[in-house]
Amino acid sequence: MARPVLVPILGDQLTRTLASLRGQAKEDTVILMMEVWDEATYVRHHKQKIALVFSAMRHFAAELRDAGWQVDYVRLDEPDNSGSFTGEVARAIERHDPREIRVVEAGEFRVAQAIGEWPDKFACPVEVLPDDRFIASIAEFRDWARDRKALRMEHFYREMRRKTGLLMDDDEPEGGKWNYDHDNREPPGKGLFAPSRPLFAPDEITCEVIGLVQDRFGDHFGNLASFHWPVTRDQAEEAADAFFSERLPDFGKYQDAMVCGEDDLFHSMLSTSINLGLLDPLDLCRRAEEEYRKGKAPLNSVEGFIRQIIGWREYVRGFYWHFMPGLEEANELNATRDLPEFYWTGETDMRCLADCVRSTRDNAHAHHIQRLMVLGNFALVAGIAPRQVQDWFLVVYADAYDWVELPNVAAMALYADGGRLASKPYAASGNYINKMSDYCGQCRYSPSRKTGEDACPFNPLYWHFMHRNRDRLEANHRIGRIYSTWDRMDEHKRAEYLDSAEKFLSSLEPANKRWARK
Ligand code: FAD
Ligand code: DLZ
Ligand code: SF4
Repeated sequence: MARPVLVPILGDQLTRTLASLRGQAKEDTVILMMEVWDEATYVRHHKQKIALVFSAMRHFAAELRDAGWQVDYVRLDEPDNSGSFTGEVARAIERHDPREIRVVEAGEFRVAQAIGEWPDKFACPVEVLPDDRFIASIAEFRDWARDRKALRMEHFYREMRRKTGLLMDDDEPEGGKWNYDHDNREPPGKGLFAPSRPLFAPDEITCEVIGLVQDRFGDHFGNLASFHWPVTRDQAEEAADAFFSERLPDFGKYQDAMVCGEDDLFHSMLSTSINLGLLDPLDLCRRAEEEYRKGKAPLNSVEGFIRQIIGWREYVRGFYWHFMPGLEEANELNATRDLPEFYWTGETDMRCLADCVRSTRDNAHAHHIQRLMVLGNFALVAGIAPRQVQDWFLVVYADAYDWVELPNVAAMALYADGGRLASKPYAASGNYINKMSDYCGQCRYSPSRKTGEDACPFNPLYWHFMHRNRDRLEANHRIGRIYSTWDRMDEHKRAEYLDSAEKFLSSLEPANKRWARK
């Protein structure tokens, strides 16, 4: 064949309609897919995440070949594998002598930097295309953000509703309100459980990958035996069908609920498939809207689901590119404490944290409110160094990619950006967790005790957090009143809070660094 076009497809670009394939003739194109050591180890990902990405890549390559594409697939254990995207593209250029490279922009800053160097490194033209699987382009977010003092998700979300026409009634939001979050905070109630979702037993390809991961990455965090993620588009569609028919109706109501041992509740569990490119986010939103229009799901659930995707997901992606690379280093609250070891082992008497770490280890997943109000909240009020928390979140979740993990952790959970994303820190005492979960009943600590050895540690830590960050937070009109409460408190009581918090903090064992980065 004449000199072909080389189309590298990265591990989170597993979409048949990817911009770099559109308009390409199959006989004129070589698709390059690369399993590389650098990607699997820049942080020591959960074993399930590596297995998921490799298995989904191998299945996608087979699907492309079946559809008539030429796919050059480099396996991790190939002897000459250079270990990096750039090294593998260089080797592929030698093999195929392409006339051009066409690649969709990388999701992560780190990889985008490397791709940015390709035109200087390689003697053929490189075209980098926008990733139009997102509803808003990076440029569109920048335009929206320019000249705005506060970048609130809610305002961006309304733009996305107008742009997509989702849940719109001419120019007005369906039902008269843009946001039904107030209806989405129901506590779990005794014995709440959700219908079970489809679990996908590993097929031959996945079993082979699991063997490879066990062999090469066996010392990484996490349980591999419980792997059951969708690894193909068909499986992901099956998971989405089950969510729409069985769990979407109650998704809204119980969005913030937590039940010990009930890991998924009414959440969709679709983030891994969406982030890999197996499911189209806009298509999912249209399907959710259809359920509402057919009267099968209430507005608060459907609006809530759509907001997570065209609101939060799009917003954090724009936010990431707007504030990178600085976001990685942000530490507005000057938090410097080491991550506690129990984030890896789950060995703590705090039942909420132990259960969230267990789910994280076993499933490579925890749902949003566990990530934000238990794991994130603890790191916030205990003052854990943002870089260590960011690394942890990037390692442990199967859906974690820097572009989505970093804004959620640094800006939403830790307020390390000083409030560009959130109007106030999501700090909470044990009261919130007690209200929204069944964790506290059997905990060794008591959420109603404020200080002392048996008090829920979140209680004194909350006040310790407020006290030590007073200079930075007091001017915020959304939290100013908290300081009036603090000032009205008896001096002795205040000292007890600070003393209990200090004692608890000094009992924390710092994490052994073996898990996060090499
Ligand atoms: P559902 O509750 O069913 O929500 C539906 C979809 O909405 C999700 O699949 C996801 O695509 C999207 N979504 C919901 N919330 C967010 C959000 N805050 N940001 C972006 N998308 C959102 N999500 C990731 O995909 N990767 C991460 O690494 C990640 N890290 C997080 C870290 C912290 C500290 C917090 C607070 C949130 C994080 N999230 C992350 C967002 C959210 O927790 C997960 O998307 C969600 O738990 C995935 O489970 P699900 O598919 O069942 O979600
Ligand atoms: C997460 C991941 C892992 C573990 N391994 C690979 C890989 O070997 N090859 C690949 O193409 N992608 C991998 N990925 C996903 C990439 O990290 C992801 O595509 C980048 O974050 C894109 O910026
Ligand atoms: Fe968590 Fe406190 Fe409740 Fe225990 S009492 S489960 S530590 S919130």
